[in-house]
Amino acid sequence: MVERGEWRSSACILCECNCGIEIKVGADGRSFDKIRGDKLHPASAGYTCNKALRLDHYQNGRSGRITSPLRRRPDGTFEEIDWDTAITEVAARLKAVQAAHGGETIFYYGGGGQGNHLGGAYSPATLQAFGARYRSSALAQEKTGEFWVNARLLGAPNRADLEHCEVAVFVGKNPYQSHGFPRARSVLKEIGKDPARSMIVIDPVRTETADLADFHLQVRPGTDVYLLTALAAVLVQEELVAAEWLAEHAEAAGVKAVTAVLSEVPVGAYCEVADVPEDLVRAAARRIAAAGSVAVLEDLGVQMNKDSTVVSYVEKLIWLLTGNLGKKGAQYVPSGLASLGRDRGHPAGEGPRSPVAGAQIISGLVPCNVIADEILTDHPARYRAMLIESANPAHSLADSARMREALEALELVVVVDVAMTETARLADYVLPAPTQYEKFEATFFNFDFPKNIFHLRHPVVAAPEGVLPEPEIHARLVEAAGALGEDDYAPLREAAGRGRAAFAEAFLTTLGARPELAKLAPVLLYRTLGPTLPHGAASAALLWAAAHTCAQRNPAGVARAGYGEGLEAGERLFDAIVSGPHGVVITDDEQDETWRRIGDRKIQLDVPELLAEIARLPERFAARDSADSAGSTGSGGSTGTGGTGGTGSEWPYVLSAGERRAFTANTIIRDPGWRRRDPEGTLRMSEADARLLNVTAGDRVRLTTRRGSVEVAVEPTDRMRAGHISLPNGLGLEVSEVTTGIAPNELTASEDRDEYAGTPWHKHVPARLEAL
Ligand SMILES: Nc1nc2c(c(=O)[nH]1)N[C@H]1C(S)=C(S)[C@@H](COP(=O)(O)OP(=O)(O)OC[C@H]3O[C@@H](n4cnc5c(=O)[nH]c(N)nc54)[C@H](O)[C@@H]3O)O[C@H]1N2
Ligand SMILES: Nc1nc2c(c(=O)[nH]1)N[C@H]1C(S)=C(S)[C@@H](COP(=O)(O)OP(=O)(O)OC[C@H]3O[C@@H](n4cnc5c(=O)[nH]c(N)nc54)[C@H](O)[C@@H]3O)O[C@H]1N2
Ligand code: SF4
Ligand SMILES: [Mo]
Repeated sequence: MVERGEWRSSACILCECNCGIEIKVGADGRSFDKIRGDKLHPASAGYTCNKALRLDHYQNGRSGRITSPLRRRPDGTFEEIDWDTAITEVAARLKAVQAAHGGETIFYYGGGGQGNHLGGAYSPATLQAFGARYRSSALAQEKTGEFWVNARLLGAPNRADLEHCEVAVFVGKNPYQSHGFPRARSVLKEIGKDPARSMIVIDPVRTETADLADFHLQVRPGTDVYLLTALAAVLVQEELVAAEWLAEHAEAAGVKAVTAVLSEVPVGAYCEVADVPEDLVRAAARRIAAAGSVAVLEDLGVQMNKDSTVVSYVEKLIWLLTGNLGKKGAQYVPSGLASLGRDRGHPAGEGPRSPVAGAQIISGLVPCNVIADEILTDHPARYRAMLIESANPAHSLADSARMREALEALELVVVVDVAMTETARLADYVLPAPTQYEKFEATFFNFDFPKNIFHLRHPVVAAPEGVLPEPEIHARLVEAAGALGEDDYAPLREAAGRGRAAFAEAFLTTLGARPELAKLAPVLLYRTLGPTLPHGAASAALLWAAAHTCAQRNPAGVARAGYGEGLEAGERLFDAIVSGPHGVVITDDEQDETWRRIGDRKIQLDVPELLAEIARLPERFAARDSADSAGSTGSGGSTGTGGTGGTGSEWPYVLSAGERRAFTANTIIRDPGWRRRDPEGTLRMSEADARLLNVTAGDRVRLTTRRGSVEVAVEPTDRMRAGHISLPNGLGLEVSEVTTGIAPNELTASEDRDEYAGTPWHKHVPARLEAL
């Protein structure tokens, strides 16, 4: 650890923004006495939300911290073991699974939460050492549908320039609470008060974001596909599309196919299904078309909902039809140190599949919702072992009961975590890591534009005895598997001793001669270049290769950020990353970088599988019209939606299981004491429904879904639509034998998932309520 005055710079780890913070560590060398925003952080510039100030509860709270490797005894209790025993036994048991069933039956899950990807970046070496092939992470229960659509449309991922846009559109996204872009609350307020700019929010809840919006399309839950199709259709039918722009940038046949389908859409009828006034939808469409720039951000409200992949597609058609790509304030293709979530866009039905369920693998990730299916079967290719790193799938994946059963059915479960989580309790071995403030750490959620930022955080407090950083755990497992050893390291170490240029040459020569080492490269770098890095930043070794790749792929942006050109640019970028405690600008792009990253490829508006879904909507509409009184707007049961409803139906409510609130942060902070408000996580419902049930704030109800039944206190609010109820995410954690709040996935079902991406319908769980 380096001493950098009494305030030490780091970042908040509670959401993907990773705002820069400064921490004042107490005299005991452990407690976080004060936390403030870091003004020198190039993205957040001093901004934080309310949550960062509570990070002491992550570092020092009542969390069930583990500081010794643990081995499960036959009776289910755990005993402490030393690291040599842990590594030797875990490696031997993984080898045994590999020998008996093939390495591809070892499944890897996780690799980083909201603040930590550096350790997980070493996992490909471990997978390679044991012959493992399949993996997944939370991205495969939220973003994979969107990744796939982006790949099909553009061949590239993209993000929204909300800071500079004239019109911001949020679809199933509440950035006031969940952020998702730098300084979100400030940016929302800026847009809200600027008469020249507008905000459009599509959300069944009148969220804090909707409060600031000019247009709130308070959609009936689960009907976004109708609403967005109507919105896109208005653009076509009122001739509001950017025809010239499309002629230049998009394949003509695709434009024609999409236009043909959208011209047939019965806008009024679809607005009625979505229960949003047609005038409002038309006004929103006209505002989008008239704007100099539009930035659109979709998130879980639609990504964990019915038709999620189709909805992602129509959402993107809206900004593409109006020419909102590759200009200031619109969508852009970001640079990056690592490519997180890029997909190749195989047509549905082609491309890689999971071995048992045959589910489409997108961006290299098996859909989270099929993992239990891949295990709970006698199929010979079923997964037999799981290595879980920095994730809590027994809590965060659909259908926790079934997920627990799946974990119990495996021959071996190994968990790398800082705390005794719901998942760790089911493991055979638990390997403890330092917290994110006790080691070098970073994320790959770096998507800013025109200046993109990377922040390698230095440790701010010392780690306890008995924990090992993830890169060290991966290195030891790889070595115990016999995949790498001193003979491989010696020549590279010698070269590293002669300097970075000599190392680069030796490294490239070695990989050229032994291409089988490529996937082991992270550990190779960690053991050879790592020890030569300043401040003890061995874990950053893999960023050396990433920096060079970034400089090669984005030469202009890296040069403009001040690192020069050629091989030296990669070295300078890497040095800046390792020594800049506040985060550094890695690329400074010009607008046309978006076009360069897309290449000479034209935009393909026609994704045939998805366009066919839009074309089929009228049939679905006709079918649903008779099935569940699509037009009704009354309270309580009569708004039960998405094929569940109708008064007197068995499941009259739609439960959104896992809403982001002021004091939720996935399961990163386990100490319930961090919540200043809403400590138990209430069930929010409309005032009309509360009257029907005859309950008031704090009364308890029984909430039942097909998968589970719980008791929970209610919070009636005028922010909710009748028939829609919502529970927060991240609650229901057990610490010191006390469970606080409801774990949402005790109520969700793994078969409720998207047809294309396999992503869950967590925001649309049919439910019923009884007052207690
Ligand atoms: N405070 C806080 N912030 C976080 C996190 C956290 O745990 N707590 N987690 C982080 C993570 S991992 C993620 S992925 C992001 C997620 O960020 P968001 O996606 O913004 O979070 P949610 O609150 O889950 O869902 C967003 C909205 O979807 C709406 N919604 C529900 N049903 C529907 C529907 O049928 N249609 C539409 N259009 N909207 C619907 C909800 O009312 C809600 O306002 O947040 C990140 N930020
Ligand atoms: N029903 C429902 N389910 C959901 C959601 C929802 O909205 N509704 N949201 C989903 C979404 S979007 C997401 S992103 C997932 C999140 O769920 P997960 O991907 O499971 O991740 P987290 O809850 O963030 O848990 C992170 C884990 O990392 C551990 N940890 C913290 N720091 C470190 C460290 O330095 N090293 C290691 N090794 N471990 C560390 C924490 O103790 C915790 O166990 O949940 C998903 N589940
Ligand atoms: S939780 Fe708040 S302070 Fe922390 S990274 Fe996200 S926006 Fe920043
Ligand atoms: Mo997430």
